[in-house]
Amino acid sequence: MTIDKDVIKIISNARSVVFFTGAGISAESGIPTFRGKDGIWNKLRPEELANFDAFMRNPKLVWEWYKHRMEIVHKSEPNAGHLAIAEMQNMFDKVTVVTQNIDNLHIRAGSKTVYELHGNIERNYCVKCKQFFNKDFDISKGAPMCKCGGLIRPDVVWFGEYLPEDQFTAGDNAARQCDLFFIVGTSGVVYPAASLIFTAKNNGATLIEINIEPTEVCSSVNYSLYGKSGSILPELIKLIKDFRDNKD
Ligand code: BV8
Ligand code: ZN
Repeated sequence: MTIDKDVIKIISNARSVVFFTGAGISAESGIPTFRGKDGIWNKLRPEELANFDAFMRNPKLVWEWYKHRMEIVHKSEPNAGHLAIAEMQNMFDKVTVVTQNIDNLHIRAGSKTVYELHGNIERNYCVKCKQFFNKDFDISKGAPMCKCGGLIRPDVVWFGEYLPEDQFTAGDNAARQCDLFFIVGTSGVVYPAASLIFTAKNNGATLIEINIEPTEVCSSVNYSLYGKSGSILPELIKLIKDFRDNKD
């Protein structure tokens, strides 16, 4: 794909950059997206699984779903897109990752400033005493229980639940202060996460979308780069370096 020289110039001159990412950036690591043709929601209805009432009604079923996804995540590696974002930390004054993903791949790729708006599948906590657990539970005998008698749940944000305030506030601040906001591999339909796109726009940032197809937000962005994030992001690194080396 050819990327417009104006786009490269804007990116190369940026100072503070935010990468707002969704399930699409992990697709090339073998982790299924939510709403694509092979998306996980197509097989399962979120109402049945990704919400607290469903969990309390049938904790074992919800745990089986997360356990299955944890196995996929544990077998996955960060892909070229995650690694390129980590490498770009050394190419700008400030790089912040604000992700909707729960797969831990940005952190495993070496990104230092990562805000996880929807939690992390590697963490769990007790619904009663809120104690955190980082272990891999055996659920063959049912959902894990805490010593206090409470049910242990995955530390992910379900529908109808508030996002972790510290993560969302930090992501919001980054969106307000950046001059370049990348939207990578997200359909942009889940709120309040997707509201950060408009926060960045209203604060004067340039919005660049990287996706394999047009999305709900493409009419709001300044540029859309269509293709796989695992190809486009490494390509951007090359083009930025060329631009900066040949700048008069
Ligand atoms: C909230 C759980 C306040 C973890 C997820 C009624 C009551 C309450 C709230 C609502 C309501 N009605 C609507 C809402 C708001 C609701 C919402 O936004 N619903 C949507 C669906 C309409 N939001 C909430 O409920 C949030 N909480 O509002 O609380 C509140 C509280 C009480 C009462 C009132 C209000 C909580 C939202 C979080 C839900 N949890 N996941 C888990 O199991 O994973 S959402 C789920 O969607 C994931 O977190 C995911 O990250 C997120 C967004 O999806 P995407 O990442 O964008 O993935 P998707 O598959 O959609 O798109 C992938 C994209 O990648 C595609 O565009 C594809 O083209 C592209 N792609 C694919 N391959 C590639 C690629 N791009 C580049 N390269 C590739 N190779
Ligand atoms: Zn407990």
